[in-house]
Amino acid sequence: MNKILAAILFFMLFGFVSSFAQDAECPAGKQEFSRIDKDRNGFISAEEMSAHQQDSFTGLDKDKSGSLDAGELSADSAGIHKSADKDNDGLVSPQESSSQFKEYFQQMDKDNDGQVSEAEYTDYWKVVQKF
Ligand SMILES: [Ca+2]
Ligand SMILES: [Ca+2]
Ligand SMILES: [Ca+2]
Repeated sequence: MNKILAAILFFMLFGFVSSFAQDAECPAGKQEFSRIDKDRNGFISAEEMSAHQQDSFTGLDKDKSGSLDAGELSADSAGIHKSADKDNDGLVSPQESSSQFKEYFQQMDKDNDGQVSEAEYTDYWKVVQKF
């Protein structure tokens, strides 16, 4: 874990994220985009988004229970699963995670061409992080 990430996690724990995010490097910014864009064509396809969803889900599911509980969700540094628990049982299932990411994908894809460009991606996170 690098120092910047550690600092971000630290500040998130203490609820300073909204003020901190303005001058810190965006955790879901450029770097994240190139990680998701596996074939490096400058766009995130629906398949790449789905692969990213499965990676983050598996990464967060530390006890390998097949769903994300409150403790695991609080380790979600980008908060991407925050609103995924649609049935409010306190757990995020793979289905809930997958439909949440499909929702993100549609929201990001402003021009509806079925792909998320880097500009669409970073614009989306700029807006989301204001909340
Ligand atoms: Ca791609
Ligand atoms: Ca649930
Ligand atoms: Ca697009």
